[in-house]
Amino acid sequence: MQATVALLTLLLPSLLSAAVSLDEYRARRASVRERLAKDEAVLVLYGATESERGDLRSRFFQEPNFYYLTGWTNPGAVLLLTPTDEFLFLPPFNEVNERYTGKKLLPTDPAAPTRTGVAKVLPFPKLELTFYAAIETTKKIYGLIDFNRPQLLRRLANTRKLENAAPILSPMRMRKSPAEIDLLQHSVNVTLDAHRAAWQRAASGLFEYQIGATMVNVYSDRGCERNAYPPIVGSGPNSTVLHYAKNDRRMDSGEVLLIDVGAECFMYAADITRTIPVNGKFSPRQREIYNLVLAAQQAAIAAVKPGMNLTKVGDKSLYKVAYDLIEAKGLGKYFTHGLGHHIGLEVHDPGPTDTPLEPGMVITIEPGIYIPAEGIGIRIEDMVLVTPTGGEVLSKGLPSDPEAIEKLLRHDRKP
Ligand SMILES: [Mn+2]
Repeated sequence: MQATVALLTLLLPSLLSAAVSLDEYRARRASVRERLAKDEAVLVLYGATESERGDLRSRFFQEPNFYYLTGWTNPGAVLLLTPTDEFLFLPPFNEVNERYTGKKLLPTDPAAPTRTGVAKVLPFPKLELTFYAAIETTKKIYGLIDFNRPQLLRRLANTRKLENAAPILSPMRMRKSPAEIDLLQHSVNVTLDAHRAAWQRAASGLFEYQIGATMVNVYSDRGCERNAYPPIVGSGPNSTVLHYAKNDRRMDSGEVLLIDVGAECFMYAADITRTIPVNGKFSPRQREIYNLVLAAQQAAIAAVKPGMNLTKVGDKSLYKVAYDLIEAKGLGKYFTHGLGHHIGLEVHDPGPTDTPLEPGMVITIEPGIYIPAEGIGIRIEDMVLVTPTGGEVLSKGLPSDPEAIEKLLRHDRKP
């Protein structure tokens, strides 16, 4: 880890300063433990294991809540928090695993507390006894009961009330720290470069997957670990399919191309959509619909401020701001999804739509109009940081004005 840090310092000085520190993870756990003290409870969080995530289609990635409290990215770890203490359980030495996936920090390594930031690092087999000692003085147990190992938790906890930890962790995850905002901004910046590369390549005759490949290459080349979600590159009729991800159609002149693609870098997701004309120029009808979506999006972004929310009704509804503008032109029935969502460690971060927005929250604003009969789907999606007085568009570096987009599209293969 130290060698890695030294290398990162050399290559990416700005990024390293943005990384979430072990102290910040410690402070998050301390905040959870205050709640545990109030509730006379303990929290058990299982990290992902290699067998859960290592399905050979994707490399291992950590369970987001576990990552949020620890920053730990090795498989098979378990976190136990009590009102007064914290323990990280790590798998013991396993020769076969090491041969396949490399050396792991062992719980017996004297450096384990320094490297993990958790004072008490123990071998996994000590979990049960430590847990039973911890619950002697507590009334309930928090765990992620809808995600991992509910059966294990229930077995451990059959003498105590088992409650979902998500309602404690989700509000914390909704409010991004300055370090998290820097990491999100990095994912956004890389994603915007991917969109620019797509704009340079798009032309009639290409397949949708070729645009996807160009974009994924941009962020893979920048060290990002994966897509935040499968790339959505929909031409013509496919632009009206909300989560279209087959990307196997040949695009043609006169069609729109909806590109909803985002990178995940250093565990943080970006989610950005632009819709462009394949031949470099919007038709009058495409432009008419485009401008309506853009007006709705700009109105909703202008309305972002603390206290507003993502529900569909009420005077605090950002959705309603966008919907009313679209419905005023009679097209409300073609705006067929919500206005946006929280984003962070997951592209759809936890965050009930009725949560009043607060400074530090990061959401998407993504109205769309989809008219299957005309083969026209237009969505424009940006990421917005809620500030004390309004909203700051993290993705403002990528134009959404149609004339500005047309200027940046490829111009050597127009019909
Ligand atoms: Mn989105």
